[in-house]
Amino acid sequence: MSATDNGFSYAPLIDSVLNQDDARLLELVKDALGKGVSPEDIVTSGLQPAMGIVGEKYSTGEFFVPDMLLASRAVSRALAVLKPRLSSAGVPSRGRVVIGTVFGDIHDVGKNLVTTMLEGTGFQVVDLGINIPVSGFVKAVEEHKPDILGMSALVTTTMVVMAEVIKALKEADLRSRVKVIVGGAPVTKHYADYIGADGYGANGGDAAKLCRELVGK
Ligand code: B12
Repeated sequence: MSATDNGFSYAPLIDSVLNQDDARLLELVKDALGKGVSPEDIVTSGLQPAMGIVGEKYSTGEFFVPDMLLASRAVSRALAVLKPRLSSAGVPSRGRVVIGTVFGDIHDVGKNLVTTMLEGTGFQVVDLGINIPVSGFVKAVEEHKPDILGMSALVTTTMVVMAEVIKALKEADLRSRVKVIVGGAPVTKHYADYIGADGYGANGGDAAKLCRELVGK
């Protein structure tokens, strides 16, 4: 498992997610911060890969739904500790992003990681939460006038909602006012192009890079 220049190994941190041990994970996150590991690295080299392994273990039948839930909860708690350290206080805002998980889908760990990374890059993020219907996204674009709308889907059957939102934005004459980006495990660049989104991001780091490109900053 990878180790940083100052000798920090991510293995115990990843193990604590797999063991669904919130207290140990928080201890290790604080330890990493104390050793000078950046919050971005903790997210991209620790928390993201750990949840990837959780996913694999669920697929192979080693983990069950409660395991996924508890591992997600541990990661969410760690993110709450990292968030204030990632947020670039004093840096002028790069723009506003509205983000949410689409209707029928309650997965939010990935969306939350993306939100954390975007905030850390200097974007102001309005997080709508999970299970957001088409009308909820359209209303939020009207209300918050974001530069970018981000949609997350983890269940294959809910991906279609992304296309419905883009269609509804066109019908409401809002499509030209907002860039649309999509992501989530089953989503691909090909699908993003197919539904007429402006971009696809495979992970939190990608999402931050993509948003910077889209707003030209
Ligand atoms: C944790 C988990 C859960 C937890 C969710 C907890 C939570 N608060 O989110 C719980 C237990 C609640 C759950 C429930 C269910 N789950 Co589930 N779950 C997972 C699991 C194991 C991991 C998801 C995760 O957190 N990944 C880690 C994060 C970091 O990765 P990520 O979400 O992909 O996000 C990254 C990128 O995709 C990207 N990204 C994500 N969103 C966005 C958005 C934008 C704009 C951008 C740019 C990028 C981006 O950046 C993120 C950070 O790197 C996946 C397996 C997997 N391999 O994905 C199954 C999985 C998604 N679940 C699945 C299923 C079937 C279910 C249930 C139906 C199970 C059931 N029988 O009840 C329910 C569905 C409920 C619903 N309607 O949504 C299936 C979906 C199958 C399919 N093809 O559709 C999967 C793939 C498991 C499997 N192999 O079968 N689940």
